[in-house]
Amino acid sequence: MDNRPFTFDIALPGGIPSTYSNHITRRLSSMRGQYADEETYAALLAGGDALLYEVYEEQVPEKAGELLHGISIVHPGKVGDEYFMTKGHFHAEIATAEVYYCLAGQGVMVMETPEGVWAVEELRAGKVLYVPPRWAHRSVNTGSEADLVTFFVYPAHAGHDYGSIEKQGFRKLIVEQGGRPAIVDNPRWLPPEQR
Ligand code: PAN
Ligand code: ZN
Repeated sequence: MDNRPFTFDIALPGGIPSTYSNHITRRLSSMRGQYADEETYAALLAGGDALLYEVYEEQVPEKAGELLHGISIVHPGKVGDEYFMTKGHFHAEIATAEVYYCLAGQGVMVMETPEGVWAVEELRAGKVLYVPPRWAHRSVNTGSEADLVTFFVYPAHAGHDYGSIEKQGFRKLIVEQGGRPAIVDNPRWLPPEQR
């Protein structure tokens, strides 16, 4: 790849980039163990491997100084009362931050540090979210019909550490209660000193 400047268009209020070099799709089968209601997860999966979210990325060299960026689209839906969400990760180079800009839809970003400090921030069109270094992050679509569409940019050497989150998930879950999103404790989550 040459290193000339490049541009691309994203149709507002939130669409697929006009050009992209990498399209990642994640289905229900890749989220095994991540949803609290394991019975409903298994029943849904038996009925088909639904597409939960997609990432369109413009590839750049994965080295310090470069910035990886693209569009993440989380489709609407739930497993039991828990909304469709991304796997979530720490950056492998943990001291790297990320900026998200919400283009369309309704949702939240669930975040936490290795020490178990947590935060949940709303995502809606127009909202910029800064995820500081050391904070794991997962986007959740709390809308009932629309995609949650975000633009993201982060240091290209950051890498992804999915393993820590796969073990027990995030400290907080986002579930529908009385027709609205609510933040509840994840019963599987243990503080760092008890793991
Ligand atoms: C985003 C995420 C994207 C998909 O590009 O990778 O939203 O989420 P998962 O990687 O957790 O499946 C990002 O945060 N990159 O660092
Ligand atoms: Zn990230």
